[in-house]
Amino acid sequence: MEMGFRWYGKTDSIPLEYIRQIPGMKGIVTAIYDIPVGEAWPLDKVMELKKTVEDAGLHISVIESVPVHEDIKIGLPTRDKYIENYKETLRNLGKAGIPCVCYNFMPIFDWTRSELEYELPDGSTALIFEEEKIKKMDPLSGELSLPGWDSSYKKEDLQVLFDHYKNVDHEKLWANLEYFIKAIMPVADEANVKMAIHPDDPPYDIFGLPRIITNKENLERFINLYDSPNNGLTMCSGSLGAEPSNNFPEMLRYFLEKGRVNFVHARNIKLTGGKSFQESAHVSEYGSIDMYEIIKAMADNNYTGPIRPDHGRMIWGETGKPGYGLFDRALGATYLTGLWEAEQKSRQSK
Ligand SMILES: [Mn+2]
Repeated sequence: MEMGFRWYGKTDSIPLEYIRQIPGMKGIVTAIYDIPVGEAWPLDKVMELKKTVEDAGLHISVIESVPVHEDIKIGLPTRDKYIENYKETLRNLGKAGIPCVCYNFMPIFDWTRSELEYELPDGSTALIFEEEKIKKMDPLSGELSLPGWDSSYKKEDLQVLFDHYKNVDHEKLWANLEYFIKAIMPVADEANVKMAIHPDDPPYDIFGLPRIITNKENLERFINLYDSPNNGLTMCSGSLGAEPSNNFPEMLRYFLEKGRVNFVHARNIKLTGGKSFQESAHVSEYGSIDMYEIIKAMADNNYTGPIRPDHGRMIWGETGKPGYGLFDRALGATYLTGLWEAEQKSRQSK
């Protein structure tokens, strides 16, 4: 595995120079943030980003994300134009030597939480998801603002999108995903770019919108849409693990054996009953996911691809982008690097 860290570009409060000082850190997971969703990324902007990262002594291991325009997910006639742009972006990323692209296919909303600064017993704060609170939320009331919600949507725009999605059930969303995958994957293959779809977070329908990248059966259905190792997965422990019936380490092992894991997100969460959960420190004893089993599955399969600590708590008085502080993610990265070293050394001594 190769350890990486998400960096939100030059406006990120955490500079690349700090990220480089995290022991074991090699890769940067980033994106171009000032190009509107749906437009192609020009090669010169990709090269500029690459140079910025390399000048800091690191390299880009993954682009997270190249977002998929809603028209593609809804299946509107305008989707073909956006798919052409997506292909152009992949070609340019390939020319720049970017090895992997993470993306998702969640309708309208990205990751969703009920609270961003929930205080844990040790005084740190974390993002949490309380099922009952989410059920009472109405995204169309215009009063909500949460991370992952595209703040560029006005209330009226959101109503239009919700109206479109009234005609999109799970099977329609699958059909639209298949259309997209069959269009872009030959280009990704030619450009030598590994695609890594991120599971839905949390992995079940939310606000009446369908979600399909949710469990082992659906991940299997996904990889079967197009037969190429470049048509792969981001195995995100915190997203898939939020569904109590998902056994994340077992799923990870299964898809590693199939050669379809192109990126790993490591985050621990503590299931707190029903579909509620709290994000926790990475160390296994604080959450519901056995992080050692994750590292062991990767070691057993000689996984050489990228991994990054996913969200972290806010600790030591740090403030900043919820889930994306420096300190707890750095602790998570070094903990995972330690587990990996132990696994490697125990194999050498056998
Ligand atoms: Mn993730």
